[in-house]
Amino acid sequence: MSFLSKFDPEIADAIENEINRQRSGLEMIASENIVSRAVLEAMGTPLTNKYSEGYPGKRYYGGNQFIDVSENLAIDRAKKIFGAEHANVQPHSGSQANAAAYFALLNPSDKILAMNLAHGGHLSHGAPVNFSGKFYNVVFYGVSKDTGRIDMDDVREIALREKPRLILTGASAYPREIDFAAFRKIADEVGAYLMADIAHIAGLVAAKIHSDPVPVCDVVTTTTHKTLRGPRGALILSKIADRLRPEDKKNLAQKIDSAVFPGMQGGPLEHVIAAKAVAMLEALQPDFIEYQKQIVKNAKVLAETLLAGGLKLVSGGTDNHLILIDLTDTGLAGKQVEDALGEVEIYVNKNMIPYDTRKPTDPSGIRLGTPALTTRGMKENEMKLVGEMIVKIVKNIADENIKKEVRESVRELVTKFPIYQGFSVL
Ligand code: DSN
Repeated sequence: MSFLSKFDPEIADAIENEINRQRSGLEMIASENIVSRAVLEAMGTPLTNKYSEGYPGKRYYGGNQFIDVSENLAIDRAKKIFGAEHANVQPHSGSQANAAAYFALLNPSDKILAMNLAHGGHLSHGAPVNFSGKFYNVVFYGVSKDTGRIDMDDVREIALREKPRLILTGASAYPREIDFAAFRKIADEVGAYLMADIAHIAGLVAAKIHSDPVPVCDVVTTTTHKTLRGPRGALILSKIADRLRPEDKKNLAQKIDSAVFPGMQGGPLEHVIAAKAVAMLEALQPDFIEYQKQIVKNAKVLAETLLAGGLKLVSGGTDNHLILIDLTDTGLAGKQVEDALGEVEIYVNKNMIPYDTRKPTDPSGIRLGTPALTTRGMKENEMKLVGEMIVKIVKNIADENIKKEVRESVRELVTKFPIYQGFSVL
C-alpha cells in the first residue's frame, strides 16, 4: 500500500491494523470469510471508475466493452454454479437483492410469510424496523420450542390460514438443513411464490452438500461473501421453471433485472462484480467442494466439543456451517460472552435464540461459524482445541489468568495457519 501509506497514513494505519487483527485472531462470525488475493486484486482496480448503468450490451454509457466481458463472465459462472437460467450479479448487498426480488414479484402491501428474525430469520425478511416490514404485510413462522427446528406442519398451517403471495425461506441463524422441496409443496398448495435467501449456505448449496433451492424456488437470492467466499455483494438467481404462471414466466428475468436497475440501484459496482466473477471461478474448482465439506465437518466437531464442555446448543447441534449457543443456563448474557471471547481474539457475535427472554441488544445466544477458520486450513483437531478454548472462557468469564492462557493458545494456533502472508493464495 505504498501510495496510500504516503498520502493518507491514518487510513493506511487503520487498514494495516485491521489486516493484523484478521491475521492474529480466530474469526468465527458465521457470516464472515477470508477472500483470496485474486479476489482482492480484482476489487482494487480502476473498474471502480466506470459507470455501467444497464446490462451487458444495453448500457446507458459508452466505453463498456470490457466491463461487459467481466459482467458476462460473472453471470455465466453464477448460472453454472447454481444451475440457474437467469442470474443478476449487480445487487450491492443481500438486502438490496431481497428488495429487488420483492419488487419483481409483489405489489406494496402484499403478504409475505417469512421466518421470524427472533428465530433465526433476517432483518430484510419483514422485520418491522426494516423496509420489508414497512412496505409489505409480513406474517411469520418460527422454530418449534422443543426441537429448535422449523416445523413444516406449522408452516403449512400458517400458510393455509394467511394465504401469502410469497413464502420466503432462508435464515441467518438457523443451524439445520432447510427442506426447500417441502416449502415448495406448501407454496403450491396456497398458490404462493417461493423465494429462498441462501446467503449463509450458498457455498454449501453450490457444492451440493445442502438441499438445492434453485430448481424449486421462483427466485433465490444470496450474498457472495459468506460461505461462497467472494467479495461483499449479492446475486439473484432463478430457474424460470415451468410452474410459473405463463405471464410471469415470460417476464421473470426481465422483472428481476428491471427491479435491480432502474428499480433499486444506479451504477453497478463493476470492480466488485469482477471480484464476484473471480470468486465464482474459484467456486467452480474441485477443491471448493472439499472446502465446503470441511466447513460442515468442522462445525460438527466444534458443536460436539461445546456440548461435551456442558454448553447447550439450539437444536442440539448443527447440519451446516453455524452453531447457536444457548447461554440461558449459564447465567451469562450474550454481550458479556462476545466481549470476553473478543478479549482473547476469538470473534463471535451475540445473537437472539428462539423464544429469547432477553432483549436483542443483549440476547441469550452466541452465534459461531466455521467458514473463515476452514479457509485458513483448520480441520477437526483445531476445532476441538478452539471449542475447548471457548468452553474455558464461558466457564471462567472473569478469570484474567485463564484469558491470558487462552489468548496465548490463540496466538500459537494462528501462527500455524497464516493469512495474507508470503506468496500463499491467501
Ligand atoms: N449480517 C448478516 C449475518 O451476520 O448473518 C446477514 O446479513
